[in-house]
Amino acid sequence: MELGTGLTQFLIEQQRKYPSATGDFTSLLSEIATAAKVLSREVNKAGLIDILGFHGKLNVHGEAVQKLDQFANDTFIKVLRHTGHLIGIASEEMEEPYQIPDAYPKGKYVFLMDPLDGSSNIDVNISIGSIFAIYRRKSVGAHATTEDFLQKGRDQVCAGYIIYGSSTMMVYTTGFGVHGFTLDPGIGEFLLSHENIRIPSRGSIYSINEGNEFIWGNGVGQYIKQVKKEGKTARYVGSLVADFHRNLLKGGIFLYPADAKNKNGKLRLLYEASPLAFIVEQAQGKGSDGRQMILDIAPDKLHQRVPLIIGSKEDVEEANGYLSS
Ligand code: AHM
Ligand code: MG
Repeated sequence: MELGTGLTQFLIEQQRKYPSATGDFTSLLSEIATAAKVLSREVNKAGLIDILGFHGKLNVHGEAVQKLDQFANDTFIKVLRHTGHLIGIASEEMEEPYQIPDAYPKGKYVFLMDPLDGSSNIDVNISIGSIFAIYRRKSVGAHATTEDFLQKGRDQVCAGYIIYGSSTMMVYTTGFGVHGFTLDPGIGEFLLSHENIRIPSRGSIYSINEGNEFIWGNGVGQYIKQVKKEGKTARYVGSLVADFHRNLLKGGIFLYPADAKNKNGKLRLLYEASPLAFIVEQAQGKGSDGRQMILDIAPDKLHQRVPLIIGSKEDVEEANGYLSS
């Protein structure tokens, strides 16, 4: 499709291509885009916090203002709960899932999110992001149950992320390729900028927190030595979405392995690893925990952590060789 096509038009055209499509995602993704625009605006104002007294203090109107990650969480809930497509929402920011209240029509999907990832980077003006996943519910009752959320990544019907960077971008897949849209702030619309993204099968970038070298688990150190010999270059933002996005477009590997401090890795399976693994596989890349594919892991806890090795296919396969030995 022509670059510059608006997100809504793109979604409608995609929907026409697949006669079985119900239009649920057209409406859900449009609402996700609305939340993204609100958050993009707020993230851009973050530098004014101290001047205007935001976040936990009183703002100029004398109202208490929330922290940005809490604000992001509530914004997604507010824009998504009325759509009629969801039965529940789980979030890295909430201990328990949010049930769609009886006041709203209920739907057949659950939504999982990390509403604002890398939030420690907000104060220093570095890119941050939101990550989301959508699954079909399994239960049939009036409320979402735990089993609706604890599904294998392979069963996702949609996943995506928004990066609030030098520009704001939304990248998503519904299982038919990965597409990227850049927010044109002048007109407030997401415009098609990256159609059918494919990650190179090998990259020249590796991304890992090398400060953890002395606590890394088996094989990680040897693998990193190897990539240095190969002449790969190190890039690590410390914002998962930013590191992932760069490697998706340029080719590369991101690792957050298990270590002595984080026995199961640091990142969350349901809110971070699974959606990004679904996206990367759609873009011909791979995501693993060092042994098995992220998408094949059956979760047993909502906030479960997992080691994450993700990016260019051949790089991830090579890393797995070291990590599983
Ligand atoms: P958060 O969910 O608390 O924001 O933490 C997740 C972030 C990721 O964005 C990033 O990849 C990782 O933590 C960085 O961790 P570290 O600072 O240990 O390298
Ligand atoms: Mg996070």
